[in-house]
Amino acid sequence: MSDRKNFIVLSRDVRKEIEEEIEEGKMVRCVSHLDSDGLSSACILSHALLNKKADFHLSIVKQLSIEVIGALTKEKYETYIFTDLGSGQISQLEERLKGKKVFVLDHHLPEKESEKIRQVNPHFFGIDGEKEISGVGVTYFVIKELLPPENSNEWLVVVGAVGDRQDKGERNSLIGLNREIVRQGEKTRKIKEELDLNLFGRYSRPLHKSLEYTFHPYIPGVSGDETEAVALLKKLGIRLKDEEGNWRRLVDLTAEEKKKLTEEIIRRIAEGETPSKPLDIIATHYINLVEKEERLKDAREFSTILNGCGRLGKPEIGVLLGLSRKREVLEEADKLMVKYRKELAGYLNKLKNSKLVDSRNGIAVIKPQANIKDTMIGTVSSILLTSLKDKGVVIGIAEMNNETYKVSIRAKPELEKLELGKVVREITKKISCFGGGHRKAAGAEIKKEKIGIFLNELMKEINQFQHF
Ligand SMILES: [Mn+2]
Repeated sequence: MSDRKNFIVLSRDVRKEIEEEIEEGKMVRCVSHLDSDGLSSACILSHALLNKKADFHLSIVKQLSIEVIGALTKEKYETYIFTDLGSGQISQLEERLKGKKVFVLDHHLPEKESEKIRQVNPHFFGIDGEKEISGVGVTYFVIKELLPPENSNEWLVVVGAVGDRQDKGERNSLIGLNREIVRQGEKTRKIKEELDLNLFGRYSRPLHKSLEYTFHPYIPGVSGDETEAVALLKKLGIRLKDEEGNWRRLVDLTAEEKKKLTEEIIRRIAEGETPSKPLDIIATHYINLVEKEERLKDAREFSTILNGCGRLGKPEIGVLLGLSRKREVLEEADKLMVKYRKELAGYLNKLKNSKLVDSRNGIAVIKPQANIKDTMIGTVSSILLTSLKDKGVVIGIAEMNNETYKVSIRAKPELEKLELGKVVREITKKISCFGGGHRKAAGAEIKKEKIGIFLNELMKEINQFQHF
């Protein structure tokens, strides 16, 4: 059997086991990750459990840390489903949830296979969990038969996959199993692909705001800077408002205006000190054809909204947004979105102060003195990496509490052989801390007194692969 087939067969078997738990009337304890992939996973799992009238209890967590696992062991549940996390903590789960029925639906680099835990992870099937399927995709393959057929949630799979930056195909498109799911959504006329400038909020934001809010790719002088965004449009002779005084959006531009804007952005990226490739500005967009709210139509924008909800401490708003369309929730989500983008822009401006970023060889270290929230340090590290030409790795350090630092590590794809997730997991294990992740993105929680050893060990490993 092919790897894909084996993966599907395992997913189906695991689904049957979950169904048995539901039929026995077990209360299902669900735990998912805080980012847009994790929130999307939580949405479709909740949708399936609601559809099957199962009782469940859902928590959204930053990481499956020792403390979180500790808290779970004190609960009286018998059935656990972890989505978009868990594969890095299999030994811990085996040991501390002994005797319980545990399902792990994840795409992070797995620690090991397990006899006691039902783990569905593409990496065991030679499927690239970093590019071809994300946490919500794995969840989808497992529980899709439990969803109401008229609402099979392909859309949320696309949202989670672009949220995890799995759009690594030509023109930033989805590939592998993700693409299969897109095709499925196209067949049922729920999803449409479209090629356009890769600006945030094409359908929903005033154009100058779209420019200001775009960080992927990083547009030198414009990303995070409203005044400069307005100046750029004025210079190009593109009006900000239409005849009726409404803000114009990217989708309102004439072909001529769009061409001018595209050329200018390409020129800026090409001349700027950032590693973005000029053509990164053109991307494949995934549009939800059944959605009426404009700001929820585009998968990238929806994903940013989910991220904003999670990172600003309101993951429940994100989950509700994926499940229903309540007016109050949408307004709350909008407010969070504005706050999220403002915070991001604020942090990035702050990091222009070189005292807060330590530069060594090809590595940039964001010092804890930059005072970045622990929930934002990962996103900030990712964006900083895309804005630095001469750096292969960014290590962001943020204070979690009096004893602990949250550390986020991001590496460029050019450092092919570097497996950050594995490296971080091994170092943290040695120093009795917690950490793991993907090949090019990893995270750790490090006791303050151990940060020196951790950084030394980490840099030693990274330097073997650096050629920056
Ligand atoms: Mn994920």
